[in-house]
Amino acid sequence: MEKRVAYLEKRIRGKLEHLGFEVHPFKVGWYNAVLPSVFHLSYSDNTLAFVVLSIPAMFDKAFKPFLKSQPLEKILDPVDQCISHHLSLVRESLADRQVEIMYDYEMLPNRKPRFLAQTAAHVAGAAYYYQRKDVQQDPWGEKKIYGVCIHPYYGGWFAIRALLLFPDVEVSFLQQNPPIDCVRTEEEKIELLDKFNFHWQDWRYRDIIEVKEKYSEEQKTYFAAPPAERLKLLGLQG
Ligand code: GSH
Repeated sequence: MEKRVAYLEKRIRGKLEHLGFEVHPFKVGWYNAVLPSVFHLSYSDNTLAFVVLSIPAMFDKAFKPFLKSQPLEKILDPVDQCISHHLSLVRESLADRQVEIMYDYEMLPNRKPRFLAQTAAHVAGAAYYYQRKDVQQDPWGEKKIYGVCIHPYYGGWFAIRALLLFPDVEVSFLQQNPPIDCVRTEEEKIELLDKFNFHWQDWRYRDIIEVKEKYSEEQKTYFAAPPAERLKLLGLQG
């Protein structure tokens, strides 16, 4: 890895890892290469980017402290605001660099997502994006089957939150590490896509592999609740 990339990665990790985020570098060209042009990011192939994931620890390390630090009347989208708060701090800390941030919840005027989060996580080696094409004996016929990312340590207990792009940083040498194919067998892949597509609300797909850590009961209850009731669950007024 080039020194510049290693240096930026270290600075970004230093700001985010202790808060329950993971950061993985990639080149825009890796992402564009696997997508139709309508989804391309309009930067040159060698542009440096990072995909940012939240892992189970984010809830206690970043989210609850963020809520305590803000006037509640200003909080409409607690999770999104927490993520953007911390990524804005990253951008401020890198004031010597141009940094573009894209959030997972942002939509383009044509109602397509600003970026395809699962593809970014896959090409960056962060989490394997399991899709219908990963299964040989496809049992689903005409049904539309959505793919899902699985993280080698956290299974489905994580979320892809944002991209950090560095339009003025071009990297020629960056090793592309393939994501870990942790859902190994054909049967498990089918089980994963079945659970995700037809039973996603019970969250069992997230436990398709043995995980190192998952969401606490409090975090599960929070995300399972309708947004209007969530802050009350944390003992805060909603
Ligand atoms: N916009 C609301 C907020 O900012 O609080 C809702 C955010 C939200 O619940 N996002 C979901 C999430 O973080 C979808 S990405 N879920 C965690 C998960 O599914 O692991």
